[in-house]
Amino acid sequence: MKLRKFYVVTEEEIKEGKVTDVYFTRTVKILKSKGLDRVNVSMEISAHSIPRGWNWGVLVGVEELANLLEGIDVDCYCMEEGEIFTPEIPVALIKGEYGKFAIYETSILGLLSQPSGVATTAAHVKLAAQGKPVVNFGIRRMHPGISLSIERASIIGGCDGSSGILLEELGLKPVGTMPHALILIFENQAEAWKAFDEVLPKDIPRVALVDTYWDEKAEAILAAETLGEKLYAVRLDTPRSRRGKMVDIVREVRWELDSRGFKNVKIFVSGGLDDKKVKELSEAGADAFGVGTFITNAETVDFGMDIVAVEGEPRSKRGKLSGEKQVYRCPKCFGTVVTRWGDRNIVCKQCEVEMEALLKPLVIRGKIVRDKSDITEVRSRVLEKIEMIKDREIKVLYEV
Ligand code: PCP
Repeated sequence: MKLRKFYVVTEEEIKEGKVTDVYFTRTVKILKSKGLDRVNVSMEISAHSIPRGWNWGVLVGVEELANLLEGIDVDCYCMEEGEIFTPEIPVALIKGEYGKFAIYETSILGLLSQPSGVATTAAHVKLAAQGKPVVNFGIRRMHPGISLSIERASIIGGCDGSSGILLEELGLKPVGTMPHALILIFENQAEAWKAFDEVLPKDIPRVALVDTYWDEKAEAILAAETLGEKLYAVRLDTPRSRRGKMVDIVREVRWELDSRGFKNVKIFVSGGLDDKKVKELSEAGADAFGVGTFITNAETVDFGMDIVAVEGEPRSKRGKLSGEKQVYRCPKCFGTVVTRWGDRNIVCKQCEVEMEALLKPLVIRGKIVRDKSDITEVRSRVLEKIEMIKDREIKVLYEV
């Protein structure tokens, strides 16, 4: 029996199809015994809903999906990493002999559902921050085995940074300030802030934590007087028991710092934040946000994977439109048309521009046919798109 120090599954086990629901292994056994495991099927992946009643989601997990399907004799057409999706529209289509990929359904859905939930939540928090920086401080809330997947998804979703040091593997610098522990060990706030400044490289912003012993206002003034020009920001991570109205505390700190000539010192807020609180605090003058649980413990997207055709013939369960489908989107108004699979030139009736087919070849006969996406480029595309759609409803038309 495999002895695990941590209950995480290895890459090999995922690739071997070991992360699967038992009813899939049983189904393959039955089909094999009846000579039906080589039946060609087309399966569609779509979300039944978007977390928190939001209208749209951000798709993440496409790169890992390609890595999972690599070497399996199937074709997969999929949206780009970071693409915006709405409920019920296909985000991917997988075609092949059912017996060859049936046991992978569990992992396929897991690779898309959880990271897309994190990215979708990060995107909504980023919009609420009205362009101000949002940093993911929440990997401590999740099993470390999946921390890198969560951090990657939060960045693609729009976070300006995340705190985990493994991020360097993705070519990104981890972001962080200081923990209460640093101040408690120095006992004296000012000594801790000065030590931070003395010891750490100059390119790390000097963000002083100002809620350990005294009122945030008093500690913020002390930090400004202690580090002067070198102080980039103060962090308010006020304990729950003291969190009356954070917006008032932020306004007060802003006022007191400005009154003493520290207009350049920014206010960074963290602890118990969600999209609504971030919006309120941003309007109250906060300049940046550390968001943990709300992003990393995000509601997962309820993607489903359903047969829509058997041996090329449309066939589906109740509640599911049969037949292979393509999704076209207008680059200007984001209008979306779901139609039967096949090359078409669809022009947006509203904008009179050609619509883009979103399901593109990802894996053909088990070979990955799409280049790996650069996380920063994907993030920029996501930020552009969410800015475009933030105040509009994405219209979806179904045309045979
Ligand atoms: C934690 C840390 C993160 C916060 C909480 C994430 O603060 O600073 O910013 O909070 P959330 O999950 O509620 O969004 P502490 O637990 O005070 O830890 P530390 O002293 O190490 O900053």
